[in-house]
Amino acid sequence: MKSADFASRLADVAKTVDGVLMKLFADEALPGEILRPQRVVESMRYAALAGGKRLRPFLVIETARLFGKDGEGVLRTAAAIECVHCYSLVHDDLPAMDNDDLRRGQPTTHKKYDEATAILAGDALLTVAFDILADEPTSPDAATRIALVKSLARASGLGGMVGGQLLDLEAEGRFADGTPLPLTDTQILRLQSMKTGALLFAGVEMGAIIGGASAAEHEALGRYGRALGVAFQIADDLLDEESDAATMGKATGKDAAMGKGTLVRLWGKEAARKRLGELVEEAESALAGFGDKADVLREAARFVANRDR
Ligand code: GRG
Repeated sequence: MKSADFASRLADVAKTVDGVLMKLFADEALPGEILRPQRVVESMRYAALAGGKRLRPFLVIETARLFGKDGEGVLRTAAAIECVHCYSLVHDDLPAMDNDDLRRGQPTTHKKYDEATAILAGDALLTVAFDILADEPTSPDAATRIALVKSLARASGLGGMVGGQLLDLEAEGRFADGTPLPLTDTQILRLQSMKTGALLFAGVEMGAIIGGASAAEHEALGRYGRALGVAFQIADDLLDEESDAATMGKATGKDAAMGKGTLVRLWGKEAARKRLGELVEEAESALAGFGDKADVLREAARFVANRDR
């Protein structure tokens, strides 16, 4: 698959997912809800609908497609993981966390609204994700819905993204005297696999769950998802060093300014780029059993490694 074709496919997915999210963030309350206050709905829309590559939804959709699955359930699952991702960005940008003013080229949610609204928008994005997965239109099969809920919860919670965020803040010296901790590459890999890798892995895993993958297929796709997660983070760290806020739509150069330990800073850019190449090969070879059907996912691994934003 050519990278231009891949880019237009990614853009198509983004448009489709935006449409699904718009419907899910309707003004009208659902059965069991009482009222959807305007300020929360609007701030959720602001946080989730202002751009973004929609990479995690893309992984759900393209993995499910390997098994011939598409349609409403797949799209709802794709929307659910994007809700968790967007919540994490809103909370990460808060003054108590990374204190950022710019995200996806726009003022961060707490800058546009206020901190309390941003916290609540994040909370609502997180909880709606599990509402979407638990609801019947996602799958008529309750066991599938439970497996999706479990996959997303494990990836985003205590032993996944939330845990990784805590380790990241700790590594910055936030809970001590502010001096960054000197982490080994093994510690950095674990932290990053929790903070960012886990949700990318979950995108693949949730696609495999809806697809009804066998144990061997889950294992192969898991290898793909893990390699992709590490590659994503190394590419992100390279972009933080080399790109600028206008291109990225968010502040850059923060790792160096804080003296933060990243693999790029530990190994040097050349070694990091070499490892990135190896990870793309690992991701591609994990898909060997799926033949040409997996070309889009192979291209996704190359995209993640070579992206410019
Ligand atoms: C607040 C629990 C909690 C977790 C926050 C996601 C995260 C954990 C922090 C974001 C900080 C950051 C820049 C992490 C690096 C990787 C990352 C998640 C980048 C943003 O993801 P993209 O590039 O963003 O997929 P778009 O905007 O395209 O969706």
